[in-house]
Amino acid sequence: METKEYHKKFQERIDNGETIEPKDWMPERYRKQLIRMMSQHAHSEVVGMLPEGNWIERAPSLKRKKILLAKVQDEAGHGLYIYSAVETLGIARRELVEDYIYGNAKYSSIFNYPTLTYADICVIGWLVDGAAIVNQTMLARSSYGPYARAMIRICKEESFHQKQGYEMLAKMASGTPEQKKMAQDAVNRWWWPTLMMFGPPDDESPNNAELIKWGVKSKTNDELRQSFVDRTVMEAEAIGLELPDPDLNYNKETGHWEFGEIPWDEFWEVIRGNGPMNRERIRARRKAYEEGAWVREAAAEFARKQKLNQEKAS
Ligand code: BYC
Repeated sequence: METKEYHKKFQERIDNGETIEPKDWMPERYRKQLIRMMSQHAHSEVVGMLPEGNWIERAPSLKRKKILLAKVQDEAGHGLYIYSAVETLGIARRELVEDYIYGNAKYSSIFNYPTLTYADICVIGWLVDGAAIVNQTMLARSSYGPYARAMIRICKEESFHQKQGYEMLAKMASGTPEQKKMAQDAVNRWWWPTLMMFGPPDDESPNNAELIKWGVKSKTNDELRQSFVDRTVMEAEAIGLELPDPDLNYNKETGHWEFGEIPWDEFWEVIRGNGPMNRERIRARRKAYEEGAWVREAAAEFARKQKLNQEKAS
């Protein structure tokens, strides 16, 4: 039932900073928005395993291989927490996954770029996980309880990912001239796509206002992008790498770093499915899903038999 009175009470709860839980009344549109955004987030965590997984066998040492394996495994875990949180909104995981693999559900634009050298793995940790932390620290205060709680745990793990990426990149940047060049090249390629992760500019974001009104987001895409730039410029400087933007300029009055024009045409092309790796990523996910069908069937059968046995025993 969607009466004015229900909507008013719901908004009051949000404005009072209360958390909305699965069994609470919520507007249908709030539920739909959460399903859209959270499922996009879950798909991103899972597809995000591909660019990094590509380098597990070629990690430069056993230590780096162990770290990368753990990181990629963490991303799978993040996907699982978020899929479970979306299921509390009354939708089955199968439907979400199939809408992504065979339909039009989106996932983060960032995972449609290739990882050409090991320096890309360092930069993903530093920049991509760094951007994810800025976004997800905000989402840890989201109005929807299961999503906010999933974010708290995820942010702790992302923080480890970001630190290991930065440490590895710092080492590479202080290595041989070839290593430094490789590190700089990776930064040049990943900088602008990372800024695009925060979504389109506020005046072109159809969802921002509604998500903020309902406390799902508490900061806009542009605000989050700005805080990411502000914290990253000094980190780049500290390890002797340059960000590929001649317009970067510290504005003493605002206390923020101004930056150049983001190539938005590229962003829209990527989310329309025409980025460098879109087709390959979907193909890989489809193959994994189809080849894993027997595992899902076996697990469901095992659960069914266990339940039958429990019923017989009681
Ligand atoms: N990529 O109205 P807007 C990770 C879409 S995983 C693709 O501003 P909203 C990690 C948007 O969906 C990182 N699409 O939307 C994993 C909308 O289209 P629809 C994933 C994008 O929701 C492994 C349209 O553009 N994090 O960090 O207010 C290893 C208009 O946008 C993108 C999350 O998903 C994009 N970048 O804001 C390492 C966080 N941006 O759906 C790291 C949760 C926008 O209307 N999500 N679009 O057809 C969010 O915070 C928000 O949904 C967004 C977009 C900031 C992404």
